[in-house]
Amino acid sequence: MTQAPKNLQTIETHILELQSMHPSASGDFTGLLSDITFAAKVISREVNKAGLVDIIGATGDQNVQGEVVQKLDEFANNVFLKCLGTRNQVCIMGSEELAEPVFIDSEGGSGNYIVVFDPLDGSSNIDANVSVGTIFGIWKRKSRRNKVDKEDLLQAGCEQVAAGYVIYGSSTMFVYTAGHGVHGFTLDPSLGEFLLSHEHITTPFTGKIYSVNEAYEPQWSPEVREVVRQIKYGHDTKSQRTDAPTSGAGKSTRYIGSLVADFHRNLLYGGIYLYPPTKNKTQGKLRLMCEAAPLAMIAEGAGGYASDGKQNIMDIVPTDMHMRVPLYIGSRGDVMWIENELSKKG
Ligand code: AHM
Ligand code: MG
Repeated sequence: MTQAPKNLQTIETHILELQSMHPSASGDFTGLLSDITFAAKVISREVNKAGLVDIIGATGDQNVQGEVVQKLDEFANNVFLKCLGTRNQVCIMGSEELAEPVFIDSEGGSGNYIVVFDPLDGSSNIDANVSVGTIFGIWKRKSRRNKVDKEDLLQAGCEQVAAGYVIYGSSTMFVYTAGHGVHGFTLDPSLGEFLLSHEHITTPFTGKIYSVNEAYEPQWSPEVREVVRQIKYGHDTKSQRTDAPTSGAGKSTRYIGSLVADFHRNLLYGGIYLYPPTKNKTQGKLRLMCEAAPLAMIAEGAGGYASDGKQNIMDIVPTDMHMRVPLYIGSRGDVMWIENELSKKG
C-alpha cells in the first residue's frame, strides 16, 4: 500500500496548533511568535543581498536609491523593534544592540511578554559569506501592576516561555521551542514561508565535535586547559560519572566563530560549544539573556544541556540585561562531564 505523503506544514499552522493546546490562550503569544517569524523573513532577505552591495555600487553610506545604508546588525535590530512593537502583547524589548531595555507602555496597559534578542549574532562574519543568526528568548511578566519594571526583565532562563534562533545559512532556518519539543522550519524563498523540515529535534547524548576558540588557550585557567586537553585527546573513562561519555577517544574541532552556526551544527550532529572565561574576559563573552539562556532552552528541549561550568545556565538569575556568562552547551553527557570536571577542580 502506498503511504500518503506527509502534509506540508507552515510555521504559522504549527504555532496555531500549539495555541489550540491551550484553549484559554488569548492569541497574544501566537501573534508574537508570528511577528518574530516575519522579522526573520525580512532579515533573511537583507542578509542574502549582503554580497551584492559592492557590485551594485552602493559603497560608503548611501545605496543606489540615495538611501543611507545601515549596517546589517543595526538593520536587523530595527526590524525587530518595528515588528514586535506594533501589537499590545510586548511590554519590554531588550536587544544586544541597545544599552538599555525598551519599556513599552500603551493606553491599554503594558503587554504580557518580554522579548530579549540578539538581532544578528556573528555579524562580523558577513563579508565572508559565513552563516549568521538571530537569537531570542521570551519571558512572561511577573508583576500584575500596570507598569513593568526591571524585575520583570531580569528573569532566569528557566522562566522562559519560548526561545529560538534563526540561522541565515545555505538556507534560512527557524528553530524554536515553546516547551513542547524543538522544531525546525526551512524558508522556501519562492513561497516566503517557513516549512516544517525538522520536527522534534533531538541531540545525541554525546558527540564527536568540540567548538572552541583555542587561540585563547594561554588565557584560560589550568582547569579549563586540562578539560579541553582531555576533550581533544580523550579522557580516562574510569574517573567519569556514569551518565557521562564512555568513549575515551578525542573529538574533532569545528569552530566557525558564529555561535548560531556552531550551535546548530552541534545540535544536529552532537557536540559541544565552549566559551570559557579568559584572563581578560573573566565572565567569557556571551550574554546570558540574549544568547546563552535562549540556546540553553533549545538545548534542553532537544535533550542537551548548558552550563556556565558550575551550574545550569537556565538557573542563573541575571543581574543586568547584558550580563555575560561562560558557556558550555550541547550534548548532555559531554557538558555534564565538563561541569563535573570543572567543579571538582575549583
Ligand atoms: P557578537 O554578538 O558580537 O556577534 O559576538 C558573538 C560571537 C559568537 O557568534 C561567536 O561564537 C563568538 O562571538 C566568537 O568569539 P571569538 O571571536 O572570541 O571566538
Ligand atoms: Mg551576539
